[in-house]
Amino acid sequence: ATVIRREDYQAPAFWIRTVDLTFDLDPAKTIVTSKLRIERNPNAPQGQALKLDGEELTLLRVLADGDSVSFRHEPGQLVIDNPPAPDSFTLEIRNAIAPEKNSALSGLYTSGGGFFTQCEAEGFRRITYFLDRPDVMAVFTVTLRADKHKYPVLLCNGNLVEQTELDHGRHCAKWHDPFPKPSYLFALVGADLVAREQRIRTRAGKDHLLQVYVRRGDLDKTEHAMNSLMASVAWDEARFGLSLDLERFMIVAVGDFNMGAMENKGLNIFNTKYVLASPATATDQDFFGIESVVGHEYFHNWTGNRITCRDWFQLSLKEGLTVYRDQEFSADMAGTPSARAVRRIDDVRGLRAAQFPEDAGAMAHPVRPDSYVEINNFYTATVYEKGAEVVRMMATLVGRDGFRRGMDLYFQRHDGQAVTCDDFAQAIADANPGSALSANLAQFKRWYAQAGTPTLHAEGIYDAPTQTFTLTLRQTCAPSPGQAEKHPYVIPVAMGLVDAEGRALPLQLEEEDAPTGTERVLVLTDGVQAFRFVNIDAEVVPSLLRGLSAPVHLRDGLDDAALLQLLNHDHDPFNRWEAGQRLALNRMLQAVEHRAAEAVLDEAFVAAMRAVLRHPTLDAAFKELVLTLPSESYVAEQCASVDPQRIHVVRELMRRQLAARLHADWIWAWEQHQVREGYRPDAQQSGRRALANLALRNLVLHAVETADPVWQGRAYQRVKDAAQMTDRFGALEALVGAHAQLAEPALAHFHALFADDALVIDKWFSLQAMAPEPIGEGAGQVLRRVKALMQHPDFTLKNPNRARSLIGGFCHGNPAAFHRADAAGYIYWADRVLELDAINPQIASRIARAMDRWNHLAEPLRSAAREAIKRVAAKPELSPDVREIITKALE
Ligand code: B3K
Ligand code: ZN
Repeated sequence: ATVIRREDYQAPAFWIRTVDLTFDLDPAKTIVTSKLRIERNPNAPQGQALKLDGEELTLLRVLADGDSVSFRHEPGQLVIDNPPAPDSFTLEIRNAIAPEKNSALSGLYTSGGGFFTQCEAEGFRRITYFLDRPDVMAVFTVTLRADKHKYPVLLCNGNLVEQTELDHGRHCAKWHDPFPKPSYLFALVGADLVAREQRIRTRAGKDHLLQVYVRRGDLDKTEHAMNSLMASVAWDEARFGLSLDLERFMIVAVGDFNMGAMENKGLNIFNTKYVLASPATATDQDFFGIESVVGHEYFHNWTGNRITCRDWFQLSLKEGLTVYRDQEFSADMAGTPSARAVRRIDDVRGLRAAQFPEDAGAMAHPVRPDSYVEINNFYTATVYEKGAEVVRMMATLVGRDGFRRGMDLYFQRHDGQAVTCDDFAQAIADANPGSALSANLAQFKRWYAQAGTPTLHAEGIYDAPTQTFTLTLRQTCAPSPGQAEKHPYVIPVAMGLVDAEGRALPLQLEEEDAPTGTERVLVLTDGVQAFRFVNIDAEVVPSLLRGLSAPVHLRDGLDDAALLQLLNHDHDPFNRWEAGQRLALNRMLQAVEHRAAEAVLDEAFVAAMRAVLRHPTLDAAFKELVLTLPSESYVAEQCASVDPQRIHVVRELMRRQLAARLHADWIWAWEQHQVREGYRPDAQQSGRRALANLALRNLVLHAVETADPVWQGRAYQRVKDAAQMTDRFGALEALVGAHAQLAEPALAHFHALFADDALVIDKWFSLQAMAPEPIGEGAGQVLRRVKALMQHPDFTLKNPNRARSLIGGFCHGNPAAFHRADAAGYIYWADRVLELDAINPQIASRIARAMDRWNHLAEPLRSAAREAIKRVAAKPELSPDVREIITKALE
């Protein structure tokens, strides 16, 4: 396999200034004609041949300045050694492709009888020969020709220039995109679709047309996507002064798609999952996901499209920044400070569930990787979510206004360019001279270069006679693949000091003249640093790393009493939640280590949970987060040697105890949090529904334990007659999660109700794949069910959403059912990876990553896992995608 290295970057030998493309669309054989205006790059080493990327193309013709020209093939490339007029010439290429055979869904493919594209990262080369790299930016003019009856809608980037009728029932549409763009942002659609339309006038006073295209019959599920798009346009103008730059902005939904969505210029293509929603078919979470992904893709128009990446190592330049922007958008949309905190907690849960394990496993890599084999393997939680944390830390170090100044400078300097992560950090720092960021910029950028999650160790000592509190902060970071030694990071530590009565103490360091408020950001730059606070008149508990102000583990040694104090009193809601999670986690870890399955939850913990649940002023959404035990995978991350079964047993038993001991409180919570007004997917209503559904899960769990039919019956009734999906699915989850007898009829009923709705059926599959494995006898039940579901008439490996729901749900989302001593889960995994790899390498590669952390498993799981990985490795014809993952796992 060829390893691509960041240090080998070279500017392209040629630029492509303009592209004229013509597509004669046909599922079996589409003809692509491409006219490229090419110029030699005077700043690159001279005398190089022109090497165009191309994959799975049938070449029909090559002309240079109208004449034939000699060319040759290298693997994946078409080489022209002697262009006719070496400094500037026109190349005309004609080739054929077969969209209906494209099961990898990269390049031009068919789905539901229409044509769609996906070009990021390197899909354009599967459409025609090109300099398929992000630093080559060209102005595209595209003509689409197709059968009018089958493909009445023909869309491309930019503005529609003309539409004409052709002979033989065909028609033609010509599009022009005035903004130079890299090939990965190219898109076309040819399909039978309908659109919801909305005209808007922006703050800047310009009129625009917004469109959301879906299949006939789905129009009534597009209102939320359109509302989210309008909100995104308004938000980017208000918060960052960035306006929509095209007359027309389109979103197109497609049922077969490898990821969530794609930010093609003016023509975003979306997985239906992130477009279609009605209260009857989508949960609050689905509604939230749509708002967040619509925002994310829209925000890419500036951070990604107007300024793009110089090379794929810089992927986080656009992804980390755009995730940060979509997180801020969602927080602003949530509204209240408490709802914002809920958003942040949710983001941090995601970071810890996906990125922290990645950073500790076989695929650990820096936010700006140094090498890759297959770039599609690097659309990771590290590049996205940790990348967003790096941007967030910059914003913390320069402040909200300072960050806005930095963004303004970034656009002033680089609009229209393909740049690097260094350019971004430099702009933010230069706009904020005198900030902690500009003072430590080179060191700060280690966040881009070093992999692994650092640990922040903290120790606080109170000295009553001198009324001082000395906080010593120390940082460490474990080695990761290829990086034995780590240098200290710049770690912003947002903090406060809380006393026994819950007072937030004024914070004054000994070298300062006066306190600076009750919350501040300490900046740790050395390996160890001490901060001495003065005029501290009582014992305090340090509340550190508020809002997770840096993506690190915290080891502050706080005991139960201190954590309870923070849970009850911390002014920072994030750390309040964190204290509750840590109380639970400590108990879980103790039970796991001492193999004391029956570990009884102590009264102090139960009482603290009850106090939060019954609290008169806390939000329901926040309560739901506090009352939810840390996930099994998060617990696993804290163990040196992981026994997923054991963790599962402990968590399940704790869940039962909380269900039993808070029984009366859960009934109260259920009754008090029913939503009776009309459905709105907002923070307030969804919080109430989330808490009511958690209550129902607990009530059904307890009912199954005590053989009480009432709550099981209530849940079943809800599955039958709930007015919307959040409650219906919540009830179904409660029954399945408790192994209630009514779970089976409820699943059958649910399937019958939604048999025609692919996205709902996906939920039905994934719920069963992620169902908790029964404790004791009955182990193996989930895998048997998953295998049976693969024979279900609704199942297909070819649809990524369906494959992810069942196989991904099981391998990634159900550790106790997946990691089995008899290796059955691993055999299933290896079979599916091989089977999927022949169809769609990107999807196979994601499933392959379920084994990232095999090395941390307890025996005999570890050896069994290695055998399974070796079995995949032994297959000669693996895709580069899966080969890279498997090779790294075995290294
Ligand atoms: N930029 C795309 C992801 C492309 C993935 C290619 N394998 C979606 C996004 O991050 O917005
Ligand atoms: Zn993105």
